[in-house]
Amino acid sequence: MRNSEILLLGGPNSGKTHYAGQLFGRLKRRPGKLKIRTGDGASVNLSALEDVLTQLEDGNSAEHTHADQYSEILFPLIDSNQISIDLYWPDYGGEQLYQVFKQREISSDWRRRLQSTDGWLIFIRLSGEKTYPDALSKLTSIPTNTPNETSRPEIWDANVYWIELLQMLCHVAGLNLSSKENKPPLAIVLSCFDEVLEEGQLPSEALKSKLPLFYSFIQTTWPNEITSIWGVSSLGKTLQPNSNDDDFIDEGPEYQGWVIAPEQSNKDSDLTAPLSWMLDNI
Ligand SMILES: Nc1nc2c(ncn2[C@@H]2O[C@H](COP(=O)(O)OP(=O)(O)O)[C@@H](O)[C@H]2O)c(=O)[nH]1
Ligand SMILES: [Mg+2]
Repeated sequence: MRNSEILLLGGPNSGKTHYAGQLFGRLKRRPGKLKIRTGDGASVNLSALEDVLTQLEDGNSAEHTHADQYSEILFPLIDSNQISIDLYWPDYGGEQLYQVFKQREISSDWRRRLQSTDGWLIFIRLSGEKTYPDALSKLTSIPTNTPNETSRPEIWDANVYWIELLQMLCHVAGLNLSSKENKPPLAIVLSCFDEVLEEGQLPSEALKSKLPLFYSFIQTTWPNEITSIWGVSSLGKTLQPNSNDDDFIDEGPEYQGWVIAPEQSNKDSDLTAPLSWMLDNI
């Protein structure tokens, strides 16, 4: 049996928990290539995900994972070739990642995690990423009447944030940034993709248009064949804690949500696809 660890990277509110809940529903009720493995003593506690799924069955969104909450999600899986895989997926209040960036310090937990994982899964919710595309033109224009112009944005440009964060994580993981060698497979999940969906656009084009610097950083540091960029909408739409959405209630959460695979522009209902890709490339 292979024991694969996948590191989940993503800020707060990027859709990690709803994706995990929907993944659980799919694996349980509409298994495709991957199934949850049972009967060989694999012990698993997916009660947190049961709770998410229960909320979704009522057509409502689930509660936010708090900053101090850390759950280790372990999916005992078996694939269509009868290969057993224990997918270990740490889920946490995404603030932890922001602290890493802000304090320039990586805890021993994170260090261990970074050094031992087989693949990296990055969640980026494009609709919430802040960029300052006009900053450069402001810098180059000659200021006329700007007394006391000392205010600076509180939030970093998302290009800079992601590049710097990945540089720090690579450094700690012992990965060389000046060559493409020895990198783990990297899946970039553009989450809540329903919010930014443009007909006919590839996920990579969406990333390139919103975060061009980060996109070219990935292209120059990660080998193309082990990089994939996905558009993922776990819910297919926006839900509130009190939506009571009819589609979710009538058809079931396992029939909601979709994925747009790399180099594609059509939706597919297999939410497990980014993980299958990951497991095929580990
Ligand atoms: N529009 C839309 N909203 C989503 C989707 N997935 C999650 N959300 C919403 O995004 C917010 C954050 O989701 P959550 O899974 O808790 O993010 P986490 O903090 O990364 O675990 C919640 O309000 C969800 O209802 C989606 O696929 N589409
Ligand atoms: Mg969460």
